[in-house]
Amino acid sequence: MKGGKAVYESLLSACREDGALLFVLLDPDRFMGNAVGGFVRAAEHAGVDGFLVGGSLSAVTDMTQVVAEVKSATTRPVILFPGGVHHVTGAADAMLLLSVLSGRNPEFLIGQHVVAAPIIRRLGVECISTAYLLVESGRTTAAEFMSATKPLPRHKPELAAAHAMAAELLGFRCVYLEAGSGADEPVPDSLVEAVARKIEIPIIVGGGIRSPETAASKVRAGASVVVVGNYFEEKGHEGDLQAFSDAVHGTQRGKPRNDPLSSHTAER
Ligand code: 1GP
Repeated sequence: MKGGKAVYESLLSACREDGALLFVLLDPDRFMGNAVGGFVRAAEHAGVDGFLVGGSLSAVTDMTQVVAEVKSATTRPVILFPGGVHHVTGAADAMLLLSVLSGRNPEFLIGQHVVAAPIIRRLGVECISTAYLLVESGRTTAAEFMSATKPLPRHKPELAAAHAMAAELLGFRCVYLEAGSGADEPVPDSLVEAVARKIEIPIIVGGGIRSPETAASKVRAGASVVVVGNYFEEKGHEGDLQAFSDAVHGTQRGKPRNDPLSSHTAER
């Protein structure tokens, strides 16, 4: 169903109760020209639930072709993860319509979206409105630099929780807690927990996740979707797909006590 909620609904039902999903991020700048089809097939075989395609810096000129190439190798949803309006394509099963809600740069809060909206409508691609919250993770990441925004401090989970609550109240359909691709440190479990305690919409966690144990700890903290990109781009890591998949699918998603009335329950 084009333009509807098919992908979002299927993801919701796949991670209902206490489950979680594993997505692999494919950055076209890195995988183009390589054997992406073989990797995607191996990932699906290992149980990966979906693929994000894109990135904040991606200089690819024909996203339609890139997405088509990924789609031809999998039956799992292929979801656009755009770095800007130039990445919008109708070839994807859905797209994350990202608003950098952690920042105060109007261009990435609403500017790009206004330019993209008529194109998205014309293409009829399903949009999953996503509050994109960048979290401080060590060295400056591409997402931070390209969005010209300050990330949320990693040791202030109550601040991240307040942003996530605002996102839910504004009608966003999920929250993406992003350390940034290749981040030194992933989003801390305590911050994921603080956010999960305050909202009902799904939480996606990505950036700097390099082991099945870390992926599982994000699920225990409350992530509905874990995203891994860089790790699988490194030589020899494809063989770990199954271990990541088992870790994410075999871990019970934590549901910290929801306490929407208190804004001071998160640790400092
Ligand atoms: C980046 O969250 C994704 O947007 C994945 O990050 O590449 O560090 O796994 P990595």
